[in-house]
Amino acid sequence: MLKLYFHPSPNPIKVALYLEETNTPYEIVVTDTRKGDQHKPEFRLINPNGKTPALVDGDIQVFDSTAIMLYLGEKIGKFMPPKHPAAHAEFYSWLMFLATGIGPYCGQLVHFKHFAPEKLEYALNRYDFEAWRHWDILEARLAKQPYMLDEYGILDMSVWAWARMIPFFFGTDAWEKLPSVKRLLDEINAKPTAQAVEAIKTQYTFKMEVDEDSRKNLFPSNERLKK
Ligand SMILES: N[C@@H](CCC(=O)N[C@@H](CS)C(=O)NCC(=O)O)C(=O)O
Repeated sequence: MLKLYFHPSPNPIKVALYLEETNTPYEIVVTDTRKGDQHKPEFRLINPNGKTPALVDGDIQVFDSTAIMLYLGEKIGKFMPPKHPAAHAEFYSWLMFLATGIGPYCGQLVHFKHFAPEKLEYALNRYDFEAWRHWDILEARLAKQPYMLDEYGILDMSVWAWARMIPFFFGTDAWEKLPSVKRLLDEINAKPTAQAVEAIKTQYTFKMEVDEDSRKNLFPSNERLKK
């Protein structure tokens, strides 16, 4: 059975949704990043980058959520675009927009807004601006069409995983500016598959608090600032 190295955060969650949507049996391997599981030598053999998610499929190992989605999409053959170059050009463009834009900019915004020891106006302004710029682009796309491509697929699952966090990024009034993103989020939230993914965090034990030890595990760069 597939093993999904999982923490209930956006990148692992999109992979879990794909597995649920395709009815693929999988086993959750709790990888609690607040407890430092991502730094364990046995996990680094699977993901040298020390982040969740990672996937083990028999003797095959894949790390990085986008690589895993592509691996599963090609293997299982569902929720992928039609097999012709124009459809793939569109698919890859938006896949990379999500992987290299939405993910990193929202991640840094969360860091500087909620976790950095100092509120740095420069960093907050830059990441809030860039995160909004990316979401505005998604909003424009989803205002024109129900899904990121012609049919519901991998890209929408990735949008869902990040859109769940929008109130944490920008506050709840952000939805006024992102009604089409909200429409897609609500549609996917209503699916039993998405609800099964949300339930994972209640079926396994994950550390909830971000204490000194969690900060050490999540932000090892802070250690260099200590004299
Ligand atoms: N590009 C990677 C990013 C993975 C990533 O940042 N994962 C977060 C959870 S969403 C994580 O494991 N954070 C713990 C840490 O940075 O130590 C992917 O898409 O899988």
